[in-house]
Amino acid sequence: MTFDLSLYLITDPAMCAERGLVETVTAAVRGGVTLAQLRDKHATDAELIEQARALKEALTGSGVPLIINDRLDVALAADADGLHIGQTDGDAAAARKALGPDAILGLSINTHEQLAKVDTAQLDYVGLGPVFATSTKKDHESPLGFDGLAALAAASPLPSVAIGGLQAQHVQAVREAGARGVAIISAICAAPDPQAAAQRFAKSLQ
Ligand code: 3NM
Repeated sequence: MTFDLSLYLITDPAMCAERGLVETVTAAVRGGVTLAQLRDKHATDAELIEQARALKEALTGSGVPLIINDRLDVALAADADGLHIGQTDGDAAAARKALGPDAILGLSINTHEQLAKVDTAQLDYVGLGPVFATSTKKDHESPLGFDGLAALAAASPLPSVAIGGLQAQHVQAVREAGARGVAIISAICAAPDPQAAAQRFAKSLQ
């Protein structure tokens, strides 16, 4: 399936709670988000499947694919468009086998050692991060900065999206570092107006 990494929204359950998950994502999509990921490390599979189905329905016709973080069973049950896995979330080959050739499959990368092991036959993109320290992910790896991001992006055999502490003002530096786009949680989900926040990113990406 074709996908556009330029403005990749990732959801956070607490940050989306007040407005609602579907409302937050659809507002952000109106603002220009190109890819959406459902991420909740604590929800049960059943809860996530329900949320994924609601999001998928809400995204119908938008052209924005829905990716599930980490939970292969949820991606399968909700017929999501793809899966994003971390270094400890299991094996890309098994995920690809279960999801089929059309699914979008991504992997988080923080080091050159991890990048060297990327299975390009199974994966479609890599997430490079964190660029900056971020309170959104408590146990994140050491920040790359733009120089570290550029080194990983240059070495990556797959298109990459940068993540971690990014704001609209960082978009240009991220693109100059060689990543295709930005993956964002707090700067959109926790914004007073997620549509306007996404629009600011989209404008910087033009
Ligand atoms: N993964 P925010 S950083 C989910 O480095 C996630 O792999 C990261 O949230 C990684 O845009 C991160 O609010 C959190 O900083 C990104």
